[in-house]
Amino acid sequence: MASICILDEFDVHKNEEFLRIAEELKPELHETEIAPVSLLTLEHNGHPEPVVVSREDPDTLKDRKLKKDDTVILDFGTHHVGYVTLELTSAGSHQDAPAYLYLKFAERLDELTVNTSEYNGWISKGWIQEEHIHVDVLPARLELPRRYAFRYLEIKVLDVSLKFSVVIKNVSGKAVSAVDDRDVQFIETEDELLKQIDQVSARTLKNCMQLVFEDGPKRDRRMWLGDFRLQARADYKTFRNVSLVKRCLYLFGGLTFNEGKIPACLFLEPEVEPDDTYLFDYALLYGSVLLDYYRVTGDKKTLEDLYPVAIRQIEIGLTYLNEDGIIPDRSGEFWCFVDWGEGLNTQAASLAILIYSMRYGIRLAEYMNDEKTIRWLSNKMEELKRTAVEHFWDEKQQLFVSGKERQVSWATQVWMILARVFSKEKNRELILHTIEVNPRIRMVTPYMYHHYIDALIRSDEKERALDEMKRYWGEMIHDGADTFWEVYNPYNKYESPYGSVAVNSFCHAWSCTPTYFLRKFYIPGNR
Ligand code: RAM
Repeated sequence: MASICILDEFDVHKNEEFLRIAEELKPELHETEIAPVSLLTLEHNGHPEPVVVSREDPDTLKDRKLKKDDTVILDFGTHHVGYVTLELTSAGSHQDAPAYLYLKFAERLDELTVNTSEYNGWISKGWIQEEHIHVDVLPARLELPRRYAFRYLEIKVLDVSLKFSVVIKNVSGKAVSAVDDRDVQFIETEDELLKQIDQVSARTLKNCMQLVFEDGPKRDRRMWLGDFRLQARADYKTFRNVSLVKRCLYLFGGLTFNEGKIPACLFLEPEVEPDDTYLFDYALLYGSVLLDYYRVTGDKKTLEDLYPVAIRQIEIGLTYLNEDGIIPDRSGEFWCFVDWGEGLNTQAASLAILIYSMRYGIRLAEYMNDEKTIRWLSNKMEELKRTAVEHFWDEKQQLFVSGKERQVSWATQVWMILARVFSKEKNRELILHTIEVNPRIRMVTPYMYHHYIDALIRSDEKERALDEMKRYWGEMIHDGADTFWEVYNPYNKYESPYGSVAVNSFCHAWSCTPTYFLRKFYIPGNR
């Protein structure tokens, strides 16, 4: 676990005008009725991956008189984000004790087999979507107040009495999202797997699009800047809800702290507030979100409002350079994210991301006709590219290294390629060499895989990028994904940055970008 960086000082600056603009853009959520499509019987015999042994019509539920320890598992057909209502009644003698129920909502079937009382992860157990409910009087209509992210619902009767049973007369729900399925057309291709990848990507994005671009509707249910950047890219190619992107840009721009830093994430309730977490890379990438937005919309007013915030992130980033012109190594801290890989050294990647963000800064400055900033950033960027090679390029290995231990990781190579420290041809050699060497410090999140695919495409390895996309995201589909996951390490399918997969998110924003790649680079005619 990376140690969480708690700031000594946290002085929030709210830009009321920006926050007012964001508030005006708050979306009305679309509501869609949902209902279970089948009742499942599972077998798992202690194995983490249960097997569905039978499916029944959910209408048969109302005929069951449930006693202590009886369990039903409902399948809602695919992943949804929304609210659920249970209509309950009793059978037998008068209800002479509370009906005591246990409910568990799961994004994947595997979550149902996790014994949550044994949870020992380092983030809150509160993220596990389970409830213990007493119903004193039956019949009852139980409108559950929480919003859940789920496909499956397990209902277990913890207890009734010897004289009565519980009957579940009906289960209904409403799914919510800022966008509608009708807003998107899926890609047309003969390749079934690509079609599925596209649909699952779009569903992932849709389910994360709520009042802001959430990172995961199960967890953390807030907006992280790094995730938002990728969601916005996927949104332009699918739902095209550019006003939600604009709203989120203004929220981040309107909630800075200390010397003008953008927070790594922000909260909406009880009122909008930045988190007291600074992530070096996320803050720097704000300029890239702004540039993408401006290129898609041509919205000059937003560019003019938020340009100073974006440039400020680069100025702040540059203050971290030490006397050698590199970023000191803070890999033990949650300070520069890059990826969740165990033991990943982020020092070289942090410099690469700074360089990358400067290129975006230059483009922004060009649109703003800000000659002074163009000159300053261009000179500095070239200087940093040279420093990056001097400090981190290992001529013998033909790879970039990072940190005192000279660690070789996939992430470092990918970010150096995206920073364009070398020419395109040399970048191509580098990515091919990386694939051949297959460094032990691998990529574990779709977030990092996104950047790997991007690096392949930018190095003229488009076909290979497509194969890799099919391999990685396709494998998640083979493993049963209705929406793409927060973490997926094909070499360790039970990997979790939190000490337990029970709190991993299985509908996670940063994993939705195949739909962006497919439409931008492969399937002509799709936005
Ligand atoms: C986790 C979430 C989020 C990500 C941060 C860095 O809490 O997965 O999506 O952006 O880490």
